Amino acid sequence: MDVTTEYRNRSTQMWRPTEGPPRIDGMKSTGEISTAAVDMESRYPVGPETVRRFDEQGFVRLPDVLSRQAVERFEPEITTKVIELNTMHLPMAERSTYQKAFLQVGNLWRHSGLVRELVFSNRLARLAAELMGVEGVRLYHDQALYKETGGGITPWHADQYYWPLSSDRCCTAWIPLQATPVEMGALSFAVGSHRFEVGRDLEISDTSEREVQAALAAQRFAVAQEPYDVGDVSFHQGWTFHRAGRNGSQTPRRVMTVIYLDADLALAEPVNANQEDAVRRYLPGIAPGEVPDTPTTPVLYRAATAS
Ligand SMILES: O=C(O)CCC(=O)C(=O)O
Repeated sequence: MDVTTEYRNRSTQMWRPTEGPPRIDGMKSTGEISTAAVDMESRYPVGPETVRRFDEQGFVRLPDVLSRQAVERFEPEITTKVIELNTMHLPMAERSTYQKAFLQVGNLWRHSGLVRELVFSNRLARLAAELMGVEGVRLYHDQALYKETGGGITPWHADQYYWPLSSDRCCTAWIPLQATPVEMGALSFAVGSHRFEVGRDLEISDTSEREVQAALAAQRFAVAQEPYDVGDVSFHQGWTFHRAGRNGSQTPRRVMTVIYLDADLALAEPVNANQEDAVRRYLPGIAPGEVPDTPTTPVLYRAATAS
């Protein structure tokens, strides 16, 4: 049986019972999901202390950003799309370190109205804007990152290595779709590392794991590594160094991410092949110096300005 078949079978058993409401391991079944409980519009209260932490530490992990019902509503659809659109079918032993880290499927919102509700949600976009201290945010892209049972580490890296952007006003919302203990591969962060420049030129690899780890340890950066409860969402800045451990649990680690840019941010000249690839893939036709105002990178939130 090849890996895809095994994965599909396992995921069908694990994620999709044939009867009853959606159940997620580690979550209580709540019966019918009321749409009122899936509130993706209201403002998450972000106070100055949270903004200060995001600014000083380069990340925040926030409780109850999503209701349990919201997670239960979005998870089965995202999982279905990951299984449908995944192109990684190599057995684990034959994959590179990057490929072992997760199944990566981008821009799911283009394939599902339900996923679009999550990715375009006012609640998440406004949170991203308020944390970054910008007037508005646009979507860069979303991606699901599913770390399979037995999946490998996500090596230390900073996301902005991959993005040709003219400022640091960008962030990723990391949205676990189940309770995520550390041993399942919860994301961890080097506290304050968004201001540390060593290792910014390294792609995700064994080299980045080794060299960034050594550089961070030499500077005695604290590492924040904690479990995520259902509904927790973390936001990290483009230059914040982060990693995740392997998935040693019996459950695939299902995570959705949304990447936000300051709505007024312009592209910069790509400085490596990965950035050139990112332009081709997500921002075709956009030149350095231009704001990527395209139908697939729309503004998702802008604060109302007083007239
Ligand atoms: O989910 C992971 O293992 C890594 C996530 C990550 O690097 C990111 O969202 O920027």
